[in-house]
Amino acid sequence: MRTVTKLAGFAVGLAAVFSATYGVGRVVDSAPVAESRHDDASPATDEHGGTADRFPGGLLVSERGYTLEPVDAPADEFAFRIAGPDGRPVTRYEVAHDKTMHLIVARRDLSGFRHVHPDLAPDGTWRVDTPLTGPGQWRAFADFTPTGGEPLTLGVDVTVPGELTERPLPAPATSTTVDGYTVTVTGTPQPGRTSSLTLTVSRDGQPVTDLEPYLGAYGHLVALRRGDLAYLHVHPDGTPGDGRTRPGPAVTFLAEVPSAGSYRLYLDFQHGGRVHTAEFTVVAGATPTGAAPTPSGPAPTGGADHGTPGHGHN
Ligand SMILES: [Cu+2]
Repeated sequence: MRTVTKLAGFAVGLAAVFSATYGVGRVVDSAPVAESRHDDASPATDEHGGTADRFPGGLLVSERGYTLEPVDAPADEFAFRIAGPDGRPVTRYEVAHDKTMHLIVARRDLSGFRHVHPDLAPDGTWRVDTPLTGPGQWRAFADFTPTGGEPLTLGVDVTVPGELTERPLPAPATSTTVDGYTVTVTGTPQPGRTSSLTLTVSRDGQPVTDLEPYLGAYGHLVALRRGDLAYLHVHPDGTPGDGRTRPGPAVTFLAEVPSAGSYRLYLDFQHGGRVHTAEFTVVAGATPTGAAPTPSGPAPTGGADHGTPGHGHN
């Protein structure tokens, strides 16, 4: 089984499970690949058929002929294009989750998450009030479907100059607060298979039972993997109006993570006419009983409440 050279250095301790856990993302025909350096001791259990290499979205700036190209813009604006297989900017996109383009940004330390929806100019340039809320090394993800093509998430690094204070990843937690809401998460993602994650929203000790649909769902969940910011957009189980999905307090997601290790989860939900973003650190592959986390790296310090200034949504 082949794997991707650039990932080979990531979390060597995870390599044994990595080979068997490609489960999210796209088939990539054109990406450079090489024989993996680790012994492929684990059996090939790729439930998708096993003939194609798969890895998560957002790791590549160019995939299947489409390339994410940042465009010079004023400091208060972020602009980019998607160059198509013919080299020209793509101008036609399919609607997915109510929008033709989802732009997600986060710093490399997983702080500062934002999820915004740029506007498309006729020449194929996407523009949005900059979501890059301060100095640092940012990763920008463009999540889109070109007309006539398959869904794709491309990622590019963007540097905002200035004094940077790196934030440690908040410790794993099952509860967090945002904008006066308390959000709890139950379930532990397990690599290589679909796991159920349920997020429950309350306010002032009362369950919130009138969540509002946002982008066609009662919640949107993005997960970014610590170490390389592999991007997972996790879909909710059920949609508003399907006769069985209630508007809170619980929203259930079916997540399939590509490896064990730490992930930062970002839940967008709408209530009171506003979109709120709750953030969690979870450890995929950990025992569901809440035992001590086991992944590589020093133990994170600091509280579970992130409180990142300036993060939000529009
Ligand atoms: Cu979006």
